[in-house]
Amino acid sequence: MSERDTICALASGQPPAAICIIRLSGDRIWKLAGALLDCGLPEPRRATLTKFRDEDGTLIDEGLAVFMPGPHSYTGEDTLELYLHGGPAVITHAISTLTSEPGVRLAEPGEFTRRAFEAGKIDLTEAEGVADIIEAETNAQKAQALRQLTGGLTEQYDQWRADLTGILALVEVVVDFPDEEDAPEETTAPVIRKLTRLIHEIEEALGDRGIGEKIRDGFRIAIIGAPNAGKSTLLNRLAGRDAAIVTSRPGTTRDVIEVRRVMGGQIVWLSDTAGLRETEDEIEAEGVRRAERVAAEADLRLFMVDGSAPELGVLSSPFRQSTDMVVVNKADADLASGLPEYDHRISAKDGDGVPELEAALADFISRKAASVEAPVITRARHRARLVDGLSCLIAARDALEQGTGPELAAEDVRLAIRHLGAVVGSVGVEDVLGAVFSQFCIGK
Ligand SMILES: Nc1nc2c(ncn2[C@@H]2O[C@H](COP(=O)(O)OP(=O)(O)O)[C@@H](O)[C@H]2O)c(=O)[nH]1
Ligand SMILES: [Mg+2]
Repeated sequence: MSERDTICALASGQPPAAICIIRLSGDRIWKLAGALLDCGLPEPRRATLTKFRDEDGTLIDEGLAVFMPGPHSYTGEDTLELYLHGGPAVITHAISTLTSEPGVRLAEPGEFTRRAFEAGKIDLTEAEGVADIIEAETNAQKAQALRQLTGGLTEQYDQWRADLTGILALVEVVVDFPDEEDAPEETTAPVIRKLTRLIHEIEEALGDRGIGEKIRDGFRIAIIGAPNAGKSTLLNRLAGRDAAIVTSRPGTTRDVIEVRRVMGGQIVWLSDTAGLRETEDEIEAEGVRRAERVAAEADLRLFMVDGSAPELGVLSSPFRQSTDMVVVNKADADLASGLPEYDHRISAKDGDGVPELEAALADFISRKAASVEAPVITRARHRARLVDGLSCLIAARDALEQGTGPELAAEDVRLAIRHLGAVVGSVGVEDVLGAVFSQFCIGK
C-alpha cells in the first residue's frame, strides 16, 4: 500500500450545472466506496447507479459511480468518478464528506496529471498537451494540443534520442582506440555524417519561426505610425470597444495598449503604440521606445499614415520598413496629393475599408500559421533545451573533426541526450515540474 494521500476534486466546471463530476485517485477509494456508496465499490469500468451518503447516513445525492482500478487508469492509481447533480450544495456536501476521511484531501492544480506523469503513463510533453487542450480556444490550438497529448512530440524526441544513443555507441568505439594510434578516417567519418544529419534536423525544427509557440500564445500585429494618424481609432474599431484614448492631440498614446482577438482562426494580439517621432518629452520618448520594441517583435507591422496630411505621415520616416503594411487613414477627409504607395485606404472613424483590411490581416495570419507544418516546438521550454542540445552536438562534431578528443565528443553527446530527455521529462526536470503542473486547473 502506498503512503500517498488520496486526492479528490471537482473535475467539471463551475456550478450550477446539470451534472458535476467528482474525481478521486488513490487507495482510500475502497474504504470510501464501502462506507458511502450504497452499491459499495462498483464493478470496474461500469457506470453504476447508486445512492451516495455522508458518514451519518444522510443522503447526499443519487448518481453514477465509475471505478477504474489502477494501473489501467489515468493516474495509474485506483480512481473513482462520481457523476452527481451539479448544484453548489451537492458539491460542497460531497467534497466535505470525502475529504473528512483521513488520508483524503483536495487535489492541487494538475495533480491528477502529475500522478499520471510520475506513474510513467504520459511524458511531460503529453502532460503539457493535456493542459493546452483544456485552454484551447481556437481550432488550431486544439489540433496542436491534441497532436501533443497523443504523443506527436514524444515520437520526435524519442527518435532523436535513439539516434543519439546510436551515435554515442559509435563515438565510444573511437574513444577505445589505442592511444598510440589515431582513430582511422573510416571510424570517425560515419559518426560525423550521422551527427551532421541530426544537427540539420534539429536546426530545421528550431527554424520554425516560433509558429508552434505563436499558435499557442498568439500572433502579434503592431499598429505604428506618426502621431495623430488614427492608430488608436483603428485599434478601438478592431477591438469593438474603446480600449485606447483618442484625441486630436498628437502624442496622446504613450503606453502600449494590447487587445486580444481571434483572426484567421488564430489568437492575435493587436497593439496600439505611441506615435513615432523625435520628441523632447521624456514620457513620450519612452512610449516611442516601447513602440519600437513592440514593432520589432510583431509578426506584422501596420504602418498608418494620415491621408489628409501625408507629410505628417513621415513616409520617409526612419521608422518605416519595406515589409510594413501601409494603411492610409482618414479617407473620409480630403486626401492630400503626394500620397505614397499604400496597401489599404480606410477611414478608421467611419469604418470604410476596415472590413477589407481585417480580411487581409486574417489572411496574413492564417498563411503565416500554416507556413510550418506540425511544429515540434510549442513552448519556450522546449526551445531552450533544443538550443542547448544543438550546441552540444556541434561541439561534439567539432571535437571529432579536429581530432581534439573523442572523450570530449562522447561527453557532449551524453549532454545532448540529457537536454532532449529533459523536454519529455525523462531526466533532470524536478525543478520545472512545479511550474508545468501549477498552470493546470484543479481536477485535471
Ligand atoms: N477624419 C478622420 N479623422 C480621424 C480618423 N481616424 C482618426 N481620426 C482623428 O484623428 C485624431 C487622432 O486620432 P487617434 O486615433 O488618437 O490617432 P493616433 O495618435 O494615431 O492614435 C482624432 O481626432 C481622431 O478623431 C478618420 O478616419 N477620419
Ligand atoms: Mg494613439
